[in-house]
Amino acid sequence: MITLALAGKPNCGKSTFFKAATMAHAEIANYPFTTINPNFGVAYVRTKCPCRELRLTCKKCVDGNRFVAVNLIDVAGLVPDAHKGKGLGNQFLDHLRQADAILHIVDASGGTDSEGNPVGAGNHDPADDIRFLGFEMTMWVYGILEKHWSKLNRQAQGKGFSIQQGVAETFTGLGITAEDVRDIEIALKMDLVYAKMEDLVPFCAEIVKLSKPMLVVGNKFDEAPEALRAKLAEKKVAFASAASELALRNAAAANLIHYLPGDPQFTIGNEGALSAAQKAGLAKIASVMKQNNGTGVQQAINRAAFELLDRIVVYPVEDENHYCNKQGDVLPDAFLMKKGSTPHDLAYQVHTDIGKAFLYAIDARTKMRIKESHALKDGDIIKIVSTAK
Ligand SMILES: Nc1nc2c(ncn2[C@@H]2O[C@H](COP(=O)(O)OP(=O)(O)OP(=O)(O)O)[C@@H](O)[C@H]2O)c(=O)[nH]1
Ligand SMILES: [Mg+2]
Repeated sequence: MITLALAGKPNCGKSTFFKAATMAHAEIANYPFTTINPNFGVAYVRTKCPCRELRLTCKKCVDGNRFVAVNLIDVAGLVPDAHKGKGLGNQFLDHLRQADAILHIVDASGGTDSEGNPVGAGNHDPADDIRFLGFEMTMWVYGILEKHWSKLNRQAQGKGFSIQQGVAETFTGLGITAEDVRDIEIALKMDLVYAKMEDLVPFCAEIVKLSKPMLVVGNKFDEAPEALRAKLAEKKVAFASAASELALRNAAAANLIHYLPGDPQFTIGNEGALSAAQKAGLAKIASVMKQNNGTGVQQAINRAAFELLDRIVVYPVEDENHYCNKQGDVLPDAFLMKKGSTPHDLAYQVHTDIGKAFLYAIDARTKMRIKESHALKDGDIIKIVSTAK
């Protein structure tokens, strides 16, 4: 399962986003450092379920929409110069180690300063908050490398030691390979064997870019002045109103509205059941959604999975004629797989034993056998044939 992390300065709405996306408990308050220990939950990527196109009755989707689980982590706020001990320091960055991608939340309303103190909407430029996180993460990676550098350097003087391998092993948790290290050396025209400590900062910046792809999310869109929206839009920021999403999910859970995460709009079930305040609140949310084609929370999660992490959704089945498993459940599973994955990779994802005993695969739509090396496509429904019992 992929893991996304919410990171950014304090008080920008990370926990609100987390709560809206997972419906799990998280403390929310209008002051910095409300969250200290990270919150862990499950959010969902939304995609079209193939059942509609195939005219199947599927119990796994909602109105033809499939929600595929991803892990979501909400971490403590980080301030500029955290690596020098500012704010709560950068000890919390360790929680980002397990993330495959990062949603960098910024306060698009400009209502909080760079340390998260409330200053009133429009009084801080959120564009200034975009760059610092990458730098703090770079300095965090640099700190890790620095700890190991003299040993790595000593080992590099000996025969048969690959410094690229040594550096990759230092960053095992970040999923960096020796080839990645070599590629970065080439791109930066540097040789790690002769590198000085200061050469390592740009090197670490590349490690961060490679291992932690990032999407900037301009939260509090609902309170963002037009000028700030325009400035952030130029920087390709994805807008969101986590507070609106949270309100909608709560209203949907109470059966007051019909709303699926990611819908561009919601519908009110029974106007009579709503108080005047609820009606006014929903009207404000409806107008925010109109300007952003939805609240932006689901859209940000989808972009992280499909754009940053290049995932596709693949449906393994046991019966290719009825698109179901042995129990007759239609399209029982949906896997988020890396683009370029093969049927054999899918077999391994279903079960290691099935991967080991893989024989061939069938595309359930065409009923044709597909090659082991064939790249799967988004929405593929695949039967794996193996010798596994
Ligand atoms: N207007 C508006 N306010 C929001 C939105 N999201 C969060 N807030 C408010 O922003 C404040 C901070 O929200 P949190 O979710 O606690 O922020 P955080 O980033 O987790 O803060 P720390 O844990 O302290 O780093 C709260 O008062 C929220 O109600 C939003 O989309 N719109
Ligand atoms: Mg928080």
